[in-house]
Amino acid sequence: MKRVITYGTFDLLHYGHIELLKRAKALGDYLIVALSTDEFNRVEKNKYCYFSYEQRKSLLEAIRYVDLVIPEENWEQKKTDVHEYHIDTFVIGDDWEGKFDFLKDEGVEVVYLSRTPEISTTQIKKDMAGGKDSEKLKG
Ligand code: C2G
Repeated sequence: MKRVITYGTFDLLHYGHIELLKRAKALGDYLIVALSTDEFNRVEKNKYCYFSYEQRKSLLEAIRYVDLVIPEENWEQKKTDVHEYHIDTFVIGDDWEGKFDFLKDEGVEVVYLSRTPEISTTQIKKDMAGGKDSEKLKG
C-alpha cells in the first residue's frame, strides 16, 4: 500500500483543491491530508479562514480521494509525520517548488504538482466582495 501525504489550508474548497487531491491520490493507494489548524493559519500563514478547522475537515473527509485528515500545527511536523504515518510520497502544489526537498533525506518521494490556474480562495473572496460589479458574477 503506497501512502501519500499533502498539506494545506483548503479554505472555501474549490476545484483547484480537488484537482490537487485527485492527482495526489492517483500517486498511491492511501491519501492523508494534513490540514492547517486555525491557529497555524493565523500565526504562521497570516490566513484568516472563512470555514473553521472542523468545517474544513468535514468537507475534506467527504472527498472520495481523501482517506484521513490530520491537523497541521507547525512547519516542522512534516519530518516526523512521514515516519509516523509511513509515508512513501509527499505531494504539494508547485507554488511550493523546492521548499520541501529536505523530505527526500527521510526516504520520501517529493512531488510538486502544477497548480490549477485562475482559481484561488483569495480570488473567490475578491469576486464575492465585488458583488454584482464583479466580472465573475455578471449574470
Ligand atoms: N492548489 C492548486 N491549485 C489552486 C489552488 C491551490 O493546486 N488553484 C493546491 C496548492 O498548491 C496546495 C493545495 O491546493 O497544494 C492547498 O492549497 P492551500 O490551501 O492554499 O494550501 P497552502 O496555504 O499552500 O498550505 O505546509 C504547507 C502548507 O500548509 C500549504
